[in-house]
Amino acid sequence: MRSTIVLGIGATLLASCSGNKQKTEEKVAQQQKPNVIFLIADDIGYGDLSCNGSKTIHTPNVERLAARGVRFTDAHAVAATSTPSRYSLFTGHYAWRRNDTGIAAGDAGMVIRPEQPTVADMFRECGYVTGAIGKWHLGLGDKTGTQDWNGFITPGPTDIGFDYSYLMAATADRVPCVFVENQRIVNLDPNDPVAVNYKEPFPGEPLGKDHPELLTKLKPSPNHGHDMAIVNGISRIGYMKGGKQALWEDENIADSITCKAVQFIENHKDEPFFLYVGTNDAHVPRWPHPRFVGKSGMGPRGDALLQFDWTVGQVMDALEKAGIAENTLIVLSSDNGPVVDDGYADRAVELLGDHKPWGPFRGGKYSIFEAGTRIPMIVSWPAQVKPGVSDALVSQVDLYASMASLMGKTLEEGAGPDSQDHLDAFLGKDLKGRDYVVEVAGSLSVSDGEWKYIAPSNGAAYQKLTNIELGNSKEEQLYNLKQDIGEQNNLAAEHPEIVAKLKAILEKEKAK
Ligand code: NG6
Ligand code: CA
Repeated sequence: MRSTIVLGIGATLLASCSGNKQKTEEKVAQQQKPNVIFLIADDIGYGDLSCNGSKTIHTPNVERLAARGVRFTDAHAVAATSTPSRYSLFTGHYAWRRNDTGIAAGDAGMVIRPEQPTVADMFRECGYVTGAIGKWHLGLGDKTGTQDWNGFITPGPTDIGFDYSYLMAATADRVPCVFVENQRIVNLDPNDPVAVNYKEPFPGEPLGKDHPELLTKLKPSPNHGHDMAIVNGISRIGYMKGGKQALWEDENIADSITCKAVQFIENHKDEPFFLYVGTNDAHVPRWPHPRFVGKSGMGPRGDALLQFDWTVGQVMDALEKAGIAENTLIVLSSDNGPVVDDGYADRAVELLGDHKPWGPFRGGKYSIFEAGTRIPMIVSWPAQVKPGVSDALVSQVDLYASMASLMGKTLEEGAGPDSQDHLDAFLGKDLKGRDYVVEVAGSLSVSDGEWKYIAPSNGAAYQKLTNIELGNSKEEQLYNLKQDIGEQNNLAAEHPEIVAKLKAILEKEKAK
């Protein structure tokens, strides 16, 4: 009973994907194909949203989305930082299987190789128009430091399934501070070319560390290192020169991303589309638009959360206006857990008050404890999904295979090797989800929803800069998440049999 509708849709879509059915059948399928939007926040924690119980921040648009969708309490990103997390989301391949999926520099080559199949490729094969807008952080071009920033940057998103792209190459705290549309820098004056270097500064270009008087917007926090190129009164990681006309203004980043997302929706309202929107909020440097400044009472970090909420509202409104809200499936989530001071003196720590970005969980961004990877998730699809709350164990790595299943497609050999079809869980029909999730942040962990094992490692237990417990330990760790959600009591010594069981799962996964 529970999956009748879904299977029905899958079968219809299969007809359209296979491409050799009769016209009438195709037309019916065409009408039923849902649009799909992945709306991925940056560094927004479970406790940063009022739909997840926070009383210290009010995010009404996310609440509106949650009220019409399934809100997950046990949803996971694969990693506790952006690059590996997004890598796994798009490829269905565990980032920890490769040693080059760590936080990408602003001049990193594309981490997903053109020959790798992605969820965007899959949608494209099904006749969808595909777009990627906003935070990317998966590298562009072939090799680190070799991009032609002033020409067509290749390979790029079009090689991994995206017809359209409008991206920040990395993060707002990394150069180059420009938007790249369809693999070309937006507003570039050919007489003022962009140069990027992560090894050495450009002679004559002032650096944040030497010129604090030029830092009119934000100053870096001591020892974090965001004190190199100065762009718009904020110093960044890496060196950059030129491109004056193309530089973004930090207060307009959310507007630019949102506007492009709304435009994409308007342009493609009459054909099925897949849209990835990565917001810059609430990553550092946090410098929201003046209309949000002072509105949260928590300084720029809280204001950036309100700005994120606004983006969510704009996307929902655009769908309504286009008349396609009913048949659009939105996955709202975050790339990793929250961080308070991540490199700029924005008073996030001082103004936090009683707000708990990490919710009931231990750790935060960068951490193998739950707050690193247990992220907010809402799946809404008014035409098909009954609103509710689900405690199913779900992971972003499964979105690829699950979306393929929605399309009635089986992944081809080698595609999304770690991605499992949990469409029923994402649609709120199966309340169990995965048997276990595997995650990485320094150490590897495996959890079956009740028990979580963290493998021993030599990583630091604590990160002083961000005041985050990273969770690494030379000892084995075992927590009972049902009784001890805050991961306070290591029960490894008491339950060697559970340690052995989870360890065996991890070893099996590693051997794949
Ligand atoms: C870290 C940066 C941090 C942030 C992070 C990436 C330092 C000390 N810290 O290396 O500010 O940019 O990388 O964040 O350099 S992520 O969410 O995109 O993964
Ligand atoms: Ca992030």
